[in-house]
Amino acid sequence: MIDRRALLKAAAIVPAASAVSRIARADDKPAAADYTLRIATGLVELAPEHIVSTTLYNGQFPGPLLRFKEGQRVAVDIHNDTDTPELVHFHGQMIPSDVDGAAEEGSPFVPAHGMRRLEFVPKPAGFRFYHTHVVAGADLNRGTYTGQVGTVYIEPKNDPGAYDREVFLVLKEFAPSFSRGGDMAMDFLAGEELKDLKAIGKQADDEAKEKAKGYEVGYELFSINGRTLGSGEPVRVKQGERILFHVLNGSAGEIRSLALPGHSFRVVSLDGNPVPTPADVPVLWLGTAERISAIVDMNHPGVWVMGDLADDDRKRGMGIVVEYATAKGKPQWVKPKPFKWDYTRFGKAGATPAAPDESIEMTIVKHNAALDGFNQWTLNGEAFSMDAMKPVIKVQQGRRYRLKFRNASDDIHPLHLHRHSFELVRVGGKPTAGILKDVVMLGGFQGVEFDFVADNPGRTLFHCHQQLHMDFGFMALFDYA
Ligand SMILES: [Cu+2]
Repeated sequence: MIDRRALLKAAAIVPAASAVSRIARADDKPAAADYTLRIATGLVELAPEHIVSTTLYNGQFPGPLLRFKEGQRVAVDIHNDTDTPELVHFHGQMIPSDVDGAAEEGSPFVPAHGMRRLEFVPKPAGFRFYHTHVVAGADLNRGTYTGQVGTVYIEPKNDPGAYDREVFLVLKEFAPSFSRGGDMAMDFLAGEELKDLKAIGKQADDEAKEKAKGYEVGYELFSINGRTLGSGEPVRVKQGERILFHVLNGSAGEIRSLALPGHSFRVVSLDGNPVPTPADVPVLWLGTAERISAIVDMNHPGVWVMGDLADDDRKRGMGIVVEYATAKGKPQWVKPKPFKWDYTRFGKAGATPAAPDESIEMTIVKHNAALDGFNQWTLNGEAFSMDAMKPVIKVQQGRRYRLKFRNASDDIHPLHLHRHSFELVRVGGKPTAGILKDVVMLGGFQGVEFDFVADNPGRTLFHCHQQLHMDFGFMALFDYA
């Protein structure tokens, strides 16, 4: 929890410090980095009886909150104390390919037992994050199955700030293992299923009839800010306070929900970008890597469980206690009424996005257990090859592209485009405009369309943000002509 006034005071000191570092650079001495991240194995005490060993940033989970100022150049030193090369991806920023942290785009690895300095100009303002971007494949000790996740906040040049305090929440599972079939929520997304997509999905299933369903990943332990429900410090609030929660789904592949009994969330930003129509909702739903910033008016005194709707996951830790100053007693959970998550409610009413210069359709198919027991994913019939690393789509600078995704599988895919924001155009059959994101959930047998403007030259990766899907084909590389 961060006191906003203290932060603003600290921010005021920054220009003086950076002036000093510029002088140091002129003397040919390496300037001190603004931040240092050290990747190493460490312990996370999720609860006194649940201590896990995993790879961490700076020995902590989540990694340190990195505060940047929009447009002000930063240097981040990455030290890799592990035995394998690593990559730190700055998710949601419009930065060059070599510092974005994706091997497919040409970013160099941080060598094992080596270091690399990344320098870039952070943008755009808002709630971003950073995480490892290496392939995990069948190794659940690699990639986003580890604890390599941290938050980034890029201070805008002007902040209207209709809130008293900010609280960052990172939702994350630990102790992963392989399973057959999952129990992930599937029915919470608004929108309609398409018959032709179901037919394509059925055909793929029939072709793989003799095979069992592919591996899925399940988890034993669940946490918010690295603590299981009830093990960490509660969020202590006062009646009448307005708290801006910055929620990150830092999972390797799970979809998460969050509710606070007796309260509603006024969603003001999605993936760090202010929405055209802030709206009150009883439940937040976040696909892997999605962020939601929402204001809660603290007007219902008590001791509450702010937690995931999935009972099993909440009981195994996915929640945090919210405690009013005057209240006492055991934390209370009340299951919210059924609620459909519909991105379009935050869109600009009556508006239409600009017309695209070009449209590209992509149909996604799941091939059950096609790769040594793992499902393989194809986009327009092709699985991404890590050996060829071939760009499939050439874009031209300045042009606006409309990507039309068709999901012929029953899974929900959090689609992510690197180094660009996109504008949602159509979600589950419903048109919308004005919502800028970098991850969007594509529902089972549904369609989603978004536009992006090719305004950041360099190789650009598109993929499903589920580690298990991206590692087994669900990626495509774009390049500028
Ligand atoms: Cu996926």
